[in-house]
Amino acid sequence: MAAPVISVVGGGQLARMMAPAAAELGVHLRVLVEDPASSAAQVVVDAPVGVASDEEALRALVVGADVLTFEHEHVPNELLRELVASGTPVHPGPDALVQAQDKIVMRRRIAELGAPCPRWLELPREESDARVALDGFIADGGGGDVVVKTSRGGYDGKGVRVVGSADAVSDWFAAVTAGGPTLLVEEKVPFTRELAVLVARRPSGEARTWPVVESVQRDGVCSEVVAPAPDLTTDEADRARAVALSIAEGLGVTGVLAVEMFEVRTSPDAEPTLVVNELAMRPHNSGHWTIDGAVTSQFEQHLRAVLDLPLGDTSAVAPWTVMANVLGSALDDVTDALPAVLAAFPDARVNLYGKQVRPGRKLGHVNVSGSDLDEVRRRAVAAAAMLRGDQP
Ligand code: AIR
Repeated sequence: MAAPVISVVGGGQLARMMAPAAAELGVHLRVLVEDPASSAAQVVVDAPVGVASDEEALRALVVGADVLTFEHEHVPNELLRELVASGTPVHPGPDALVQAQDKIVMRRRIAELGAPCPRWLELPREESDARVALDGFIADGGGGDVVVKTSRGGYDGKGVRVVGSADAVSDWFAAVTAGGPTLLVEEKVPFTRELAVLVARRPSGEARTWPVVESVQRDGVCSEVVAPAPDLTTDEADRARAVALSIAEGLGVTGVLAVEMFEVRTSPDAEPTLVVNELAMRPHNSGHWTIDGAVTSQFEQHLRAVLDLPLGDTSAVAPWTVMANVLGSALDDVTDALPAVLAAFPDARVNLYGKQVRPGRKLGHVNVSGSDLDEVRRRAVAAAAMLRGDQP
């Protein structure tokens, strides 16, 4: 038998980081990239150029492939349904993926599954109705800020706006009238911190979670991840994992699923509650720590899961691992900092994505593991700062 072939839609860093895992397992990776210079195309030999919405490109991508998977969610669901109908295994499948593509579909479904959700409302398409609904929602919550989201197309803080009145999203109402995606509004959850649970699930049903992590966001973008989440009780960790597993099973997710959650603490001694924020059906930034900090990385696990191979051990290999993102850089190229950063932090695991510098762009990350959390965090953050070209 020939080696399995996995086709991936998308050529960013998430596809790039699947490549070492594919090489180790002897699996052939084929990646559909938007640009021949994209992050993944630099390291994957079989990297046809095309966009995710191009039916012909997708059909060519799956010729001879054992499975089609993704590294972002912006793939027309209809096209995936056609591919499934013509016999290509697609993981996660279109019925599952739609829940990560459309936040209204997701909220409805996970609420049905009993997952804890914030108070939320789908806004009508007609602008005057939407304004009334949004103002009513704000009033019902006591008049404070709420979070308006576009149901489709957003990521990394895009498509999310914290507002105190309907006027603050007038441009989005106009976009809806022009045929854009519908909007939803959610209460602004008074969270103490953000947690994330990563799950991998095979078509045959086997599922595993990694230790629950804390993610620190800046301007709507993940900047650090601490694994495991500090001061998490066993009970809270168990509840978080149970919610994530029930979503993975309830939605029939195959591959890796990231469930981002808010931890809410009403008083210092009350048990914290959890609220589901977002889902991502692919390897996720909250799981980059697993490359160096867990027995099996999320990228290898994703490949195993979509091929329906036995899943690997998800245990941590060190008491603590901190991942720090390199978001934008003052340097012309982040690799300019390699001599200094590698000399200063020999234990740091530096992972750069081969991307051109743009403000705030995810250009790479650093993982540091060890037994002293403060020291581990300090080193990871300092190494990432060096790659950003920050002045010490
Ligand atoms: N990505 C996908 N969804 C969210 C994120 N961050 C990753 C994917 C995608 C890349 O970010 O790997 O291809 C796009 O990055 P950029 O910097 O080109 O926008």
